[in-house]
Amino acid sequence: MAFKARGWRPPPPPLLLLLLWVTGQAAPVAGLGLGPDAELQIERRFVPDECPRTVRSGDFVRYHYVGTFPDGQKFDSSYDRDSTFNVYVGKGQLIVGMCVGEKRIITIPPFLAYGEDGDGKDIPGQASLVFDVALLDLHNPKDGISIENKVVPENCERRSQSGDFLRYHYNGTLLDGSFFDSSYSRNRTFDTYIGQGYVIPGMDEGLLGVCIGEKRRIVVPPHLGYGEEGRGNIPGSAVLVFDIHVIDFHNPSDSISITSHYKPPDCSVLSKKGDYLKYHYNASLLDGTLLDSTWNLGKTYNIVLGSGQVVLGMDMGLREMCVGEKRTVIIPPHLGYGEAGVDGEVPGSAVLVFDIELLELVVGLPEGYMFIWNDEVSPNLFEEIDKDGDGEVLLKEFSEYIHAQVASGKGKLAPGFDAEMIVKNMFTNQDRNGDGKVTAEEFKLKDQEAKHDEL
Ligand SMILES: *[C@@H]1O[C@H](CO)[C@@H](O)[C@H](O)[C@H]1NC(C)=O
Ligand SMILES: *[C@@H]1O[C@H](CO)[C@@H](O)[C@H](O)[C@H]1NC(C)=O
Ligand SMILES: *[C@@H]1O[C@H](CO)[C@@H](O)[C@H](O)[C@H]1NC(C)=O
Ligand SMILES: [Ca+2]
Ligand SMILES: [Ca+2]
Repeated sequence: MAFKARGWRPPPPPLLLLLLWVTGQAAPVAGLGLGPDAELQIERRFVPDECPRTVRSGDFVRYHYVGTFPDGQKFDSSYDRDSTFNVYVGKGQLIVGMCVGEKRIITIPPFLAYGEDGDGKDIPGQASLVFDVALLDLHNPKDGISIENKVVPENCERRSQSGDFLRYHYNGTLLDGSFFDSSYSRNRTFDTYIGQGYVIPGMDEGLLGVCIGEKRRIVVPPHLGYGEEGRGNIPGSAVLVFDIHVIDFHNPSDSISITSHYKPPDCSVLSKKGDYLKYHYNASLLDGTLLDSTWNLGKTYNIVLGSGQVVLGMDMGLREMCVGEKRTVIIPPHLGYGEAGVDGEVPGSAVLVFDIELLELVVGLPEGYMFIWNDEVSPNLFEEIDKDGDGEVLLKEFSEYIHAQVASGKGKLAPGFDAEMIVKNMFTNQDRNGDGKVTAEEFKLKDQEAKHDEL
């Protein structure tokens, strides 16, 4: 045996496993005599049910071992050093054929180990060595990522591309099943641009081509993960297993999307800027989580379209809608609540889904007008407003007059605003010197300036 040649210095114990060759998968049949003539023995103490891959020459492995003498006395253990033994595997070595999770007891007779003399320190002469080996991790430097266990929703209209912004949950484990990190423990998704180098290369690639709602497992070899150094509680040279669940993604160039589900037979009066709308909505996330609903509140949400009362995406999504129509509006965060979201209500960077039903529409005034005449304006306007004929119009007179015009259908106030505020603003505009009265002179001056929201 070559190892017995004079001058051969035995390697340190863990390397023995790599320097010795397996002659076949089956363990030698020799008994446990463990005398000088004992043979190499391999006992597969535990083989996991799932073994997608076994160790081959050229792989890189991480394993734990305990080295004992046949009487059970320990001479070495990687557990004691709290770090795995990490090494490239050569051809035919003792751990070739092992699965991740497998445990082997490998008994090495003295003539294949330290022989008659021992190592002069811990290992006496003629000692058989028993290694209890557990394989934790395995990859090949040529590996790319692998994607497994895909669960893709039936409706998948779009797949993620480089440059999209993705929000996902993940559980991160090592190949041996030990947990290193999870987004769930932080109660919030992990959010990132993809394909742009913001995350480890393996994830950057593994997150491409996903659907909203998809689940997949992304297995990342260390050279596409945290390398030989590792990071935090991720050991060096570790293969990473990410089980992810995609909550949503969008592209910063996305606009809103509108899907109409129902339109009444007469759908000719369409909402536009300035109209006063009463609608119901359910707001949810793309994973179906309900955020808010007007049905729960028992009353409609009412706004003047185009007046900045709702987020831009909602304002866009409510346009050209008729009473009775039902639609779904999907709003990307830059047209919704942005990166910040709304504390405790809307997660940051979330894509929102609004299911909307328009219940009422009051046609608004032309842009910029708060009051308009439906008919011709009376030529004796000032005299009509100045009811008591004292040459001065007070707010009370003015207000009563405007309301009377509205009531008789001769004039119209912009819907959705506080009527008293509009009237007061109109009055203040006429009262040039601010003395609380409008004179015929002030009224005329104002009249000559082509003011559009006024008389
Ligand atoms: C996450 O939410 C759960 C349940 O609401 C709560 O018990 C836990 O403390 C939260 N964890 C963090 C890190 O906020
Ligand atoms: C992560 O682990 C938790 C707890 O085991 C589980 O409920 C959840 O579905 C897992 N998520 C993914 C994406 O696998
Ligand atoms: C909103 O949700 C309620 C309760 O789940 C449902 O009855 C209603 O039809 C939904 N409305 C829309 C517009 O989807
Ligand atoms: Ca008067
Ligand atoms: Ca005045």
